Amino acid sequence: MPSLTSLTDKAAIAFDTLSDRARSVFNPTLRLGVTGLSRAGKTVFITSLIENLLHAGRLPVFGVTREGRLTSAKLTEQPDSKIARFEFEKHIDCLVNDKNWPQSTRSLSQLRLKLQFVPRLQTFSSFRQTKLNIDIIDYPGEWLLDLPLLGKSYRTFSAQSIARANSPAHKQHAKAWLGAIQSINFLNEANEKDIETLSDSFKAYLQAAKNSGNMISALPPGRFLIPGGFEGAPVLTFSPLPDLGIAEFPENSIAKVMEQRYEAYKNLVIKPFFRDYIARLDRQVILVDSLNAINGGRESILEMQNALSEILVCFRAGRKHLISNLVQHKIDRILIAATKVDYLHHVNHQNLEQITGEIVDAALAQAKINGVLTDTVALASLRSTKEGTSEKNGESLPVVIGTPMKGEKIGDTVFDGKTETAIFPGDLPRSLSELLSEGWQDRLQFVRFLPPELRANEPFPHIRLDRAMEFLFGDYLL
Ligand SMILES: Nc1nc2c(ncn2[C@@H]2O[C@H](COP(=O)(O)OP(=O)(O)OP(=O)(O)O)[C@@H](O)[C@H]2O)c(=O)[nH]1
Ligand SMILES: [Mg+2]
Repeated sequence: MPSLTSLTDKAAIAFDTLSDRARSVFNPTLRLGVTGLSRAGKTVFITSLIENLLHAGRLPVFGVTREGRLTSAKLTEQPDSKIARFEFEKHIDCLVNDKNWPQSTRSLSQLRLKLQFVPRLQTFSSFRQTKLNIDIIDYPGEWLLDLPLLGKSYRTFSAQSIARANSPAHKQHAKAWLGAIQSINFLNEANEKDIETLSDSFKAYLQAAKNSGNMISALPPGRFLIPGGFEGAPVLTFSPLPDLGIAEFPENSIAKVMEQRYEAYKNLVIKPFFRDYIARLDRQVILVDSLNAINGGRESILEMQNALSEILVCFRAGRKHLISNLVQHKIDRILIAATKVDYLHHVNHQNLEQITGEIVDAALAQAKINGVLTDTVALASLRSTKEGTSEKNGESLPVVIGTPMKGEKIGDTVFDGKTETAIFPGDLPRSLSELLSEGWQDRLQFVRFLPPELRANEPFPHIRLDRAMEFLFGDYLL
């Protein structure tokens, strides 16, 4: 297994970690990673988590609020002034006033939440409050797909990209690019025109696959779709290439230049992101949009599972390869959260948790993550439906009631984005193997809903967000 970080990277992480720890004694801080593939629900999760802490949401499973010990929750100055602030107020405005979901995230942002609380073990004579800072970062889900590239050579990346492009779900979008890489001789002398043509064609395929719906989970390199400050840079101008059957590419050939750019992409783009933000996290929530993957069918579920296991390997490697045990920075808890559970009636929540658990367990086992406490929960950061029952052919069906977004479809019905509708999305089977067996997915169809009516400065409705909070930082608030 190739190492993901060089010695200097490790030293940098270790040094940062030491100084972080020293600061932590006076200013206890928890770095929470909110991770997930594109559109998994990260931005909505962070927004709702903060809104519910700021405005005393209904959080019965979150110990510190249940026990009345949380005395204040505030947004404060963030620690890193080089990073944009998470646009909390803008997201709230969008949800409350525009009645729409926040835009897809285009860059990195951060926010610090300061909680003050009374410790559980309090003597009458010594009433005291303690504080905890929670630092949260938000970033485009696409960038996460880059982490596994750190362990892959240009040839492996190329072979995997081409194999994926030839799979049934991708082929229709990848045709032009697959044609382009056959029509150019990669051993020709490098020239920017050919390199750009190939790179643009590859990017067009990635974009088309992404636009085809949210079904394709694994399309690296992530910055090709969301450059975040690297727009047009040579490190973002290359393409995978077919197997040329030679061990060394000739100097200054198209192949060689592209290989160098791929390596530069790893060193200049992926590594700093991994080192500065991912390798220093204390806790991690991985949001998984299983329902969307189920909508995409068997191939899409397996692709998501594969993407998750590749990403999880990076978290293991991030811990294992650090410079010494003394300063090892450990992620000690990972929560796997199946998001958007409000698409389903509660009778199906348990099954979603079970299926997501199975999808992720295989990924965790493959990634050989040991010694980390993990849990799985099915949640809705912002509950957008109510529940009811509907009669069909004398049968009573558990339905969810909400306003499907404009353009969403079930059979021949196309929704207008205005009409509240009761929907029976189908019953989830009890296990992943059943779900993957013949015919199951045809019986299920989930639609996206608009957010519910919300008011400013009031807590947001959710499902089990409090359980996620308790697992992620409840023990820091005892
Ligand atoms: N019904 C429902 N939909 C949700 C919920 N959370 C997210 N969504 C839907 O999922 C979409 C994506 O949510 P985001 O929070 O923007 O996802 P993200 O992971 O930040 O996406 P990127 O920034 O593109 O990586 C939203 O636009 C909603 O349609 C939820 O709790 N309930
Ligand atoms: Mg986002």
